[in-house]
Amino acid sequence: MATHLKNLSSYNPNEIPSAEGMRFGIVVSEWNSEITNSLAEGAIQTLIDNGANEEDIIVKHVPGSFELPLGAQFMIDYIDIDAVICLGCVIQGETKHFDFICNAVSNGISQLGLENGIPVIFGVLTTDNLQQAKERSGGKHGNKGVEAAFTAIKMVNLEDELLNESDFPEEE
Ligand code: DLZ
Repeated sequence: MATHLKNLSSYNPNEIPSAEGMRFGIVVSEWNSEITNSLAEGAIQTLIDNGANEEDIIVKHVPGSFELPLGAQFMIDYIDIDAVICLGCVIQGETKHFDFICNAVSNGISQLGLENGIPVIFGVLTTDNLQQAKERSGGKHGNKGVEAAFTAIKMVNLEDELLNESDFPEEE
């Protein structure tokens, strides 16, 4: 894996299920695009490294992190996907924007997953400054986009496992 995509979280790549045949939507916020593009690069490369086809990864952009939940909802509504990864970067400023945006995005994303029964992954950096964001998007603290991709794969695999183990017939 390229150094700028390195991930220092506790994921063991050998324990990640194959993503072959899985379809992913990735919604990327344009705000702080230097950071969010790096997150997207990490997420896409991780999905491909773990067996996903490039054509099965659909990437769309939204203006800011606040728009991530609706962007993800559009993806769920209009595209045949197994999981959505939301990538954004909110940097603490002098205004109350930070709290409003972080609360709205985290609540919106968790609600979407529960309401739609599909993994919607929170890959949003919420940092005090740009330096911290850089360190978490391919710097010394890894790449949150990589972690988000691993989480998406694991959640899709979990559903597959439970479907296979369950006695219930699969929905048409
Ligand atoms: C307005 C705003 C501010 C101040 N900061 C950020 C930020 O750090 N990260 C981010 O993703 N978006 C920010 N935004 C934009 C909002 O997410 C949103 O796009 C606008 O409020 C319009 O709804």
